Amino acid sequence: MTLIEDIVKPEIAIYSAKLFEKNPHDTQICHWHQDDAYYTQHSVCDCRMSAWIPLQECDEKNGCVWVVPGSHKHGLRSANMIGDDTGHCELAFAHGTADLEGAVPVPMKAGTVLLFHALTAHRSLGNHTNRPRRSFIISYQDAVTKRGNKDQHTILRAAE
Ligand SMILES: O=C(O)CCC(=O)C(=O)O
Repeated sequence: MTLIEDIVKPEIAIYSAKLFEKNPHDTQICHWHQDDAYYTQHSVCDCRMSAWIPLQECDEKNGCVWVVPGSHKHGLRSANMIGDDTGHCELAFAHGTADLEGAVPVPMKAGTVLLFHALTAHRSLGNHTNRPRRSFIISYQDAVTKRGNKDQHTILRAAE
């Protein structure tokens, strides 16, 4: 939180907190996307950051996150709905993945934290192991934001 407070300011609030599970041998993937493609539907904010925390050690075998370092500097790309409206992983970049040069997998130990901007291009692939792969994802944004153009989220509290 202290690290994020230096970036998301002047006031900081939690935008969302969620647990995400990939079951053993779950082949479902989260295609390349930016979190802001979802989040800007609900509120508009210049700087949003997520803390992605694996609850198990994760690597390419069980569906770790991949990111394109520096991709947050190039703004919001258009995205297409590719799945049903389950609220998770249904968006993918509209114009393919040709310019995702520099993409890297991010293997992590359980309980460590990956911080990334809501404009960072990222994805995760399937879990090809016998164990579940769970992640806890907390996204932070300015405490005061403009409304988005879809259903609105209620910001519960600002940080002290
Ligand atoms: O936890 C994952 O596998 C990726 C989740 C993700 O990309 C997201 O929530 O935006």
